[in-house]
Amino acid sequence: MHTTTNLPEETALPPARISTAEIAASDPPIVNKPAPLEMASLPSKAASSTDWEKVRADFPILSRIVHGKPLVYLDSTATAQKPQVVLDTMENYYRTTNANIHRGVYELSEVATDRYEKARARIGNFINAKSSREIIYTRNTTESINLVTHTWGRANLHEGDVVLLTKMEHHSNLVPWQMLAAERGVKLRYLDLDPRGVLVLDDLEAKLQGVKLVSITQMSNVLGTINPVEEIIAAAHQAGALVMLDAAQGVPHLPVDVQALDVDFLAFSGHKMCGPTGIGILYGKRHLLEEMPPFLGGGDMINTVTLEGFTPNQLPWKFEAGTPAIAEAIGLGAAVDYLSAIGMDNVHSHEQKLTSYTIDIMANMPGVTLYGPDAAHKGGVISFAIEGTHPHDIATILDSEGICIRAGHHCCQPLMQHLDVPALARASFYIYTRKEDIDALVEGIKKVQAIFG
Ligand code: C6P
Repeated sequence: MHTTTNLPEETALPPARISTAEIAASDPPIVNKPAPLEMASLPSKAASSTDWEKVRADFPILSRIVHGKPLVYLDSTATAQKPQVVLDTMENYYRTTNANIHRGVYELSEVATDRYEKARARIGNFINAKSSREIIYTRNTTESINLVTHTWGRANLHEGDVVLLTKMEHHSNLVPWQMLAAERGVKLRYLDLDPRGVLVLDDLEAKLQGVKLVSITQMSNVLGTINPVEEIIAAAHQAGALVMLDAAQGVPHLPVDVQALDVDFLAFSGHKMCGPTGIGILYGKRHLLEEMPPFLGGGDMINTVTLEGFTPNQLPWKFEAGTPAIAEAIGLGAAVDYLSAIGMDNVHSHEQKLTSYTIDIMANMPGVTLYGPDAAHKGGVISFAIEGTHPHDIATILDSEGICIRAGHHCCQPLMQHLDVPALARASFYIYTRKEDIDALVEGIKKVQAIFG
């Protein structure tokens, strides 16, 4: 029998759980102070005094030569580079502590479990979750969103119910809803965009009529638009709808406080925020997660199993079937410590300065068209077109100069249709990006224009 009955708080963890017993017994709130660091080296501190060249030096890959030229990495929206501390933490884990978690009664397994769970607490702290139980490890943003469509969606959405999305969504926050719509007869509705690529909210109240869930991106991976999510969440709650944020581009680049936002679900990926691939997070308000059925079935997500059925484990493990990405979770813990030490306000203002600098130059380049709003309303993402040149040709020529940008539809085909372009070239920034990278991009664009006349 499949049951989703919640376990009482004091129910002991399954005997195999060792170091997490402490969490289960007392469920301590996440303490709002820096958690112990995985490794010693971290960048320095306060906004005004950040030495960005020192931050940059923490990323070994950036000293690489590509095609005989120094690497200029301008594709951080696709994935971010990794600082030494994250590489060291993961290497150290495999070299000294590798063991399966939540299973062994031996020292190695206990320490591995402890590091895995402490990373969860630090990640929760980073987004100001109330409890580590609200932090579910997944593989990435895509899986986090699919978890919600498969569990909350199937349990709560019925024929005729409406989910509100926007026309700037990544396929990861579109296709899972389309699949559910096809399966359940759920209706999808979309917020429109103005010509700058900013959400039109004049008709928000009308669009919210009958909506059960709003699922929107916090920041567009194509236009860089930072959406006014506070306003949308408040209006959605007023209308009786829940809100999920696709924070794949939000959490890596902006300060995010889930309690202040009062957001119901939030999804993000480790690899876009200096962490490894293969690890992502679903944040959910505890009472919602408690009510949701499990996602995948298997080891670790159960409390008891008989031949007749099972009872699910407590949060957060109810949603974590099978051996998880242990080193990756610990690596992500190191990444959030690293970003916290820089300060997320500081990260955002660094990127905005670079964005202003880039727009000031590129907006005046003949034959170049920029997409998205002005620097004040966007993060470090510059999508552009060059007259008479396919974006793939732009990216290929820039690659010959050692410059990495992305070209294509960026997993946002409906947005491309809205913008009436087949594809765009895109340069994107992070904490290690410097003006010299943008100057190299500008010279590369001139070379592209010279080649294509
Ligand atoms: N965007 C880009 O180059 P995953 O692949 O699950 O880690 O992230 C998916 C995703 C979801 N939402 C947004 C807003 C995103 O930007 C992404 C990933 C990358 O733009 C790869 S397509």
